[in-house]
Amino acid sequence: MKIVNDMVDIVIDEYIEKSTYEYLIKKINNEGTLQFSLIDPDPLRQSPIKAAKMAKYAEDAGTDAILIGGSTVFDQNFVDKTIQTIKSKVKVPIIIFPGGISNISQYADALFFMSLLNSSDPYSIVGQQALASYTIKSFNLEYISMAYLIIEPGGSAGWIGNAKLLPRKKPKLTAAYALAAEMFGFKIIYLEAGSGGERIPTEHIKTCSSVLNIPIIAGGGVDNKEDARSFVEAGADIIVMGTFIENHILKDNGNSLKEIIDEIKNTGKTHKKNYLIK
Ligand code: 1GP
Repeated sequence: MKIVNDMVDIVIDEYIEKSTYEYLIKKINNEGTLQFSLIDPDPLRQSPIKAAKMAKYAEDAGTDAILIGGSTVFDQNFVDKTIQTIKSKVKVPIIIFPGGISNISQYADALFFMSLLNSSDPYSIVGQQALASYTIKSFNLEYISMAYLIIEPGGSAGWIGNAKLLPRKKPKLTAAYALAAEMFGFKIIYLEAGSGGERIPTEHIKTCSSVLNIPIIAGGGVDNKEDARSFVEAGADIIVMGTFIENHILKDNGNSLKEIIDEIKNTGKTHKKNYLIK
């Protein structure tokens, strides 16, 4: 067992030596669909120690990266502490999925430099990003450009970001925004309908997947094997789960998460891609 663990460490270290972006692309190309675990760095939800415990269970269950982010509470120090404590416990990359400028931390492995492309407010499209750019550069933090698209009903993220929500019945509109994002040079697309709410209709993932040459992340409301499988089969390359982890992981030591991740990996291994590293 020790030898197996050492080999896993070596494989992970090899990935980490390069950029986190390369790690993601190679892993999708070699293994198929990935699963990311989202933890909200919110003092009202959990301490950094508890967050690290959650991350460790997620890693043991087979998660491919820890995402740190949330829409509502912004406290730079708390984000730093949460990331540092998680980092002391897990080897998978820690990527910031920022809800705002104060979600940036120099201790993460990378940051999704994201633009809410279907916002009606320029501040969410490029304003916050301009204000954050010098900080990111001074931290020497890896940034992965990502277009964020929010579909109805949108949840807190949609409300806070003033999203002009993409209609559930119009997957072609979502795909048009996604394709425009790829043409602009974004490296990844993130589709969701809001945290803890209704999932996006799989037709949106399918339509995007049929036109894009960059990875698709899908999240929001995934809380069972069937949902996860339907996202994989529609063409999602990475599935994000947050609320499910928050509600279950400390109660069952990650066992129910492992069942869903196993389903993602088993279905996902027939969905390997051939993405270019851009
Ligand atoms: C939120 O897509 C993520 O941005 C995760 O959503 O909390 O519903 O898993 P859930």
